[in-house]
Parts: sequence; structure tokens; C-alpha cells
Amino acid sequence: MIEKFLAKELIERIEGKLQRNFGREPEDATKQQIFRAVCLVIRDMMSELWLENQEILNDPVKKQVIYLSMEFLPGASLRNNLFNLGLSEAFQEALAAYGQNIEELYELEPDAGLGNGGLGRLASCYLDAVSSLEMAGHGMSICYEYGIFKQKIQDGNQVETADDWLSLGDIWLIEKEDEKEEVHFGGKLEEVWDDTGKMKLIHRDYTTVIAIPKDMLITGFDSRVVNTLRLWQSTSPISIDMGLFAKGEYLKSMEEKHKAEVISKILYPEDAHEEGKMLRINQQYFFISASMHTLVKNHLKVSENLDDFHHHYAVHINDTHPTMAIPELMRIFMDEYDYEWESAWDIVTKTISYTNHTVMPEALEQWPENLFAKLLPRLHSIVKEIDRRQNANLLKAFPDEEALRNEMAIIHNGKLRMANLCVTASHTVNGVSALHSTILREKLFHGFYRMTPDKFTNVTNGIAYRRWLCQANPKLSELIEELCGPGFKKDASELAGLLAYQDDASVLERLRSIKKENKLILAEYIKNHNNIIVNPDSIFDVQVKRLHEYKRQLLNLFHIMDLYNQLRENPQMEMQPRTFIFGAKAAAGYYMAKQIIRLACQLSAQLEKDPAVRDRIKLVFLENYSVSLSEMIMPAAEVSEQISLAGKEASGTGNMKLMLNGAITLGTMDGANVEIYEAVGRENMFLFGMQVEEVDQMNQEGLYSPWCYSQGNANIANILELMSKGINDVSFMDIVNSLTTGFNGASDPYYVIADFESYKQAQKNVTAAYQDINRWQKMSLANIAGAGIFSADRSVKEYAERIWGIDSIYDIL
Ligand code: OX2
Repeated sequence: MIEKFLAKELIERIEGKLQRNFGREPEDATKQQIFRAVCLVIRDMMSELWLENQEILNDPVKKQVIYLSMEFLPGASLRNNLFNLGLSEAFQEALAAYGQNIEELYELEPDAGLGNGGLGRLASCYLDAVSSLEMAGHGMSICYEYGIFKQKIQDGNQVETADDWLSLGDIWLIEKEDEKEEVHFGGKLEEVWDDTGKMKLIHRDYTTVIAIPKDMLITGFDSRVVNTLRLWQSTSPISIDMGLFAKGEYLKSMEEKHKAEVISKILYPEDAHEEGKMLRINQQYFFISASMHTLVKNHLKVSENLDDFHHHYAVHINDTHPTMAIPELMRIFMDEYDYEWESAWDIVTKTISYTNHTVMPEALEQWPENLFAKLLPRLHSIVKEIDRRQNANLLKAFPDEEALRNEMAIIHNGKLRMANLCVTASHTVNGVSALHSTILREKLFHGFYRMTPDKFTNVTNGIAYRRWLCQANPKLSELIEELCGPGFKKDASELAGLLAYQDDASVLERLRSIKKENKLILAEYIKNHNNIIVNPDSIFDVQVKRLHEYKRQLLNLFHIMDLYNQLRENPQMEMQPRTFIFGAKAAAGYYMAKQIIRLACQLSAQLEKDPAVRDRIKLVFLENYSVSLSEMIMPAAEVSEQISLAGKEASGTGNMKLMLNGAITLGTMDGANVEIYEAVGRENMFLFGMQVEEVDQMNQEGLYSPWCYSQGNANIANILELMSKGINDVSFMDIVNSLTTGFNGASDPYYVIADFESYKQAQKNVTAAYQDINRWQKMSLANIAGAGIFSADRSVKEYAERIWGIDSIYDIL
């Protein structure tokens, strides 16, 4: 455990850093310099803890998990590290001595936004939990120079700007130059025969890229273990071609360097979307090859050979993006350490496990075989062999089911299907909520499930709840501590202790007043950023997540447009005031998603212009939704919109953060909403919409006609008309057409219109419940109390026990 520091010692350390790094005394240091000095002091403390555990961590019989993910979304680290180390107050006191406020330093820190949304944030939540549970586990990814773009709203449209997070965020990164790796791209394979008649494949004429590790240390709450998130940065072994330079070809002389550096330049800003691009293959292979080499080398430092590699490492693949770990490990074992195919396959398949995060067909990665073969010839030959062997197994298992065999093949119609490769090679495959895992078994991977049912399991997602409760909502956290003791910070199931207070009027009143204070903080932010004055007594109704048609932000907007139509028709109508809050980034090339953002922004302006409605309904579109912004929104939210079409959202994790902060879910029976329903009961949430079976039936029948619905429902017709005629003078015909006549295929593929009436009824139920203050506060309390199961600690324990086979490093001492 970290020792306790007195403010006096901290002052000395901070001053030392200021003097040595910036040649400044505290009085004349800038805020950035103080921020850096404080982070360096904390980094030293974390490094000491990290070093203390190295011996245990490198013991080959003590297994560790390696979590491979193209995305991690840590957000800001300063407040989290101080909280985890129990040093928040001491630093606050130390800084106060210079008249500095720690809160201002927190605000300076840019988010490390190396991910798009749920998938990357989940990876970061899990690293926090691994450290908090005192397990050994490390993340590996890419050190993108530019993370997820910054979103600006200009004239009601999303505009993307670059996210230069390293300008200050680099303070947490420790470069380990001596642990760099070489990665080889392109080239050709040559067969070479030795004297004994054995053939070896030699890779020639490849391009070399250097991978430099930048390590971010990962603390856990009240924990002795500090793990690492290793982020690889690409560079070229040749910084400049002097020959070309001498000839005056200046740009060309640096071409190699630029080609290498582009690999870690920027995160692909697509969420749950396949991108069959060359750079993306290069990014994947780059970080995988560097990571696998490091593991093999580290293993060989403590073990004679690779036979026991799987006892030392559990390698986890976060969605299909890191799939190349499978053929790359095979390649290293066979080509570099002379393993035969069978023994290499045996070890590799005992090492690898895979989580699927989506069933959306457009997000299942498939690589054009030609491109793959050109960029990675040796990996291609290995995948072909895996496919050949797999086909033989499939023929035995399903001799009469050719269509199924084709569906399960790894290479088919000139495409490499990464999900099928993952399922084939992993010892365990899991979905991220009970419903999603059922869909994997019954639909997406049904053939594999028939062949190897024991391979499949479920681990419902979880969140780093201390970040969204103790750090983001300190007042609520203090109240819980006062009522139930501090135990909930270690064991989230203790949140259930709150239920004892569900009929305690004074507790319910305190919950209400904490929510009000948090709403006022958000209202102030909205005033400053959107120039909109919101009524803090209105219902704060929140939908924050990536913009995707399947998540149905459009359904939410339909409801707002419907309310607007009603108010225009009947301006005297009694109405509980509502503030609808949206936050969402759209992938830069996703036209329909951008149209939906535009609709939200124009509608916001239109409502604001109309004195007859603006005091009753407001729409606020918060620019640049990010981890840090979510930390302000969640504590202030009252309604949590989780309204995806049933069967489409694998889990969702925003739903968990919102319930933890006392918001009540308005949702479909989709993803983890189903488990929220099991945790809190029907009386503590608002359910609506078609269930998965009904959606399936509608799809099978193929008779759905949104146009007919709109003919029979004046409200829907009026909404469509409003969008056609124009909102704030902008017409949204492409959205209308996508719903009624079809845009890129079927019309209204996510059944916005079919679910509208049911949604509208659920919204009416929300209003009725809100007007009964006592009832609402009781519901809110039940949600906080029921959120314990959604702790990432619980999820990681399940992974550790059932998938990775790891335990706390101190339990096995
Ligand atoms: C997301 C899923 O869409 C979301 O439902 C889930 O909660 C999250 O992953 C974490 O499991 N890209 N993002 C996701 O899947 C993919 C692919």
C-alpha cells in the first residue's frame, strides 16, 4: 500500500520537480508547469509501486492477462490516480500552500481519447479493475498521436478537429526505448531447404518499422499493484536518406520516415464499423507483432522454452481488431523457435480468448484476401492453413450442410473473416450481456456453438464505478458512505445497503437535493457552452452515446417533435418542463448520423426561438461528448435513454453509469437493459418497444411498411411533415426518405416508426412518475442500490476465474 504523505513532503517534491524540470519556483511557474510537476511526483510514486511488483509479475507460474485492444479510453488520469492512491486530500492541501486549487489542475488535463466509445472505455475500466483486484494484467495498444477527433458544432453541423492530446497528456507516458521492437511489412516468402530435407520459409525484402513502447501506469483503488498500458508508437529505422537529400530531393529523403510514422498517427474514428483500409491492417499488425514479440521475449527470460507460454500469459482479444495475434504467435513459434504446427497450435489456442462486442453485420471485420496477402504474406499463408484444417473439421462435423460450412469458413469469396478466425482459435468466446451472448450462440456463431458448446460463455459488462460515483459525484458518494459505511468502495454489492432507506423521507429528500445541486452545475455548463438557460426543475432527460442509427437518437427526436407539434396546436397545454440533453459524435463519413445531429441542433434552435414552447421543452446538444464530459452529465441525469432497437446494442455501459447516479432507465429490452430490469424490477424503470423475437418476426415477414403507419397515425404524419417542410428553415428530406421510402436499402431499418407509440406512452409514464416526488426518489434510490452488479470488478473476477485463469498476485504468494 502506498504510504501516507504529509502535505509538507509533497510541497518539497513538487518544488523539486518545478526547479529541476522547468527552472521555476512555484510563484513564477505557469499552471501547466505546476500540472506537470504534480503529475511527475505522482508518477514517481506509481513507478515505485510498479517496481515493487516486478519480481512477482515476472514469475512464469504467476499468470497474467494481456488485454489486446485497438482502443483504450482512459479519459483524464490525475484525479483518478490521486483517488486510487488515497492522496487527493494531501495534494489538495499541498497545492493550497501555493494558492493553487487542485480542481483547476483537473480541468487542465486533456482526455486520453484513444478510443471511439464503449469498446475502448470498457478496456480502460477493466484495466482499473485488474489493478484494483491486485491481479497482474496489462493492456497493449497504439500510441495514437491524435485520438478521437474533437467535435465542434458550427451552424448546426458537426465539424471535426484534431485532438492533440499529447501536448500535455504525454506526462503520463514513460518511454522504454530499450524495449523497442521491429515489425516487418510486405516483402516476399522464399522456400529454403536444409541438408536434412526440411523446408523453411524465409521472409525477404520487407519494410521495417520500429515500435517504441510508451507505458502508462495503471493504478487500482487501495491496491498495491500498478500495471501498465503499453502504447506502441511507430517510427522508421531510417530517419533521413542522405543520398536523396544530397541530390536535393528533400521531401523524398524523408518519405520512409513519414510512411512509418503514419501508422500511429491517428485513431480511426469509426465506432462499431468495419474499415477495410490498408492503413488499418498496418495498424493492427504493427501493434500485434510488437506486442507478441515482447511477450515471447519476456517469457524466455524466465523460462527455458515456450512450452509453458500459456501458463504465463492469457492473451485476450477485444473484438476482432487484434485477431492477428493468432497467426502472428503461430509464426513466431514456428519460424523463429522451430515449433511444429501441432504443438504451436496447441499452445496458441490455450492462450487466446475472444470477446465479441457486436452483431451488426457491417462491423464484422473482413479483409480482402489480396490486400492481406500483399501486406502480410507470411500471415496470409498461416491463415490459409488454419482455414484448410478448419474446413476438414467442418466437413466431418457438418457433412450435409454446405451452406453452414460456407458461413463458418475463415476464408470465403476472397475475404478473410476475422470473427470466424477468432472463434476457431480461441479457447473461450464471450458476449457482453446475457441477451447478446444468447444471440451469439443461437444466431451469429450458431454453427460453432453446435460444434463446441463449452467454448461459449457470457460476461456481462461492468464499469469503473468509483470513477462515476466517488470521483464524479462526491456528494452522493458521501451520503452513501454516511448511510452504509465505506465498504461499497471496495465491494459494489454493498450499495444494496441503501435499500434499507427506501422509505426514509429524509434520505429521499437528500437524494433529491444532491441531484438538484448536480443539475445546477450542468445548467451552468450549458449556459456557458450553449448559451441556453435551462430550468433546473425541469426533467433532465439524457441520451449520451455515439451517434448510430441503431441507437435511435431519432426516436428521441421524434418524441420531442411530437411534443412541439402538440404545444403549437394547444399552447395552453399543461406540461411538466423537460430538458432533453444529447451528446454524440458521428463518424466523419457517416452521412445519416450527421444528418441526425443536424436535426437535433436545428430543433434546439427552433424550440428556443418559440416563446410559447421554450419554457417547457428545451433541447441541448452538448458538443464533444467525452469521458470527462460524461463525468459531469451522469450525476445530473434523471432519465437515461437506452432506446436501441432490441437485438442491436450488445450491452451498453452508459446505461450502468446513469443508473448508478440515480437516473431511471427508459429503455427497450436490449443489451444490459435486460439485466438492469432484473436488478431493479419493472417498477423501477420504463420499458417499451418490440422485443427481439418480435423484431425477428417483423424481419422475416418482410411486410413492415412505415409509410402505412404514418397514414394511420396523424402524429407521425405531422412529424414527417415538420421535417419535410423544415425546422429552423432546414428541411430533412433525406431522413424522411430513409424512413418512408428507403435510403441505402430498406426503409426505417431500425423500426423507429414502429416503436414510436410505445415510446411515447413510456414517456408519458415518466412524466407521471416524476410528478410524484416520493415515488421518483424511491425509484432513483432503487437504481443506485441495484447498480452494484455492474461493477467492472465483478466482470473482471468472472473473466479471471472462468476465462483467464488468474488470481490476485498476493493470494498465491
Ligand atoms: C460496443 C457495443 O456497441 C456496446 O453495446 C458495448 O457496450 C461496448 O462495445 C462494450 O462492450 N465497437 N463498439 C462496441 O462494439 C464494437 C465493435
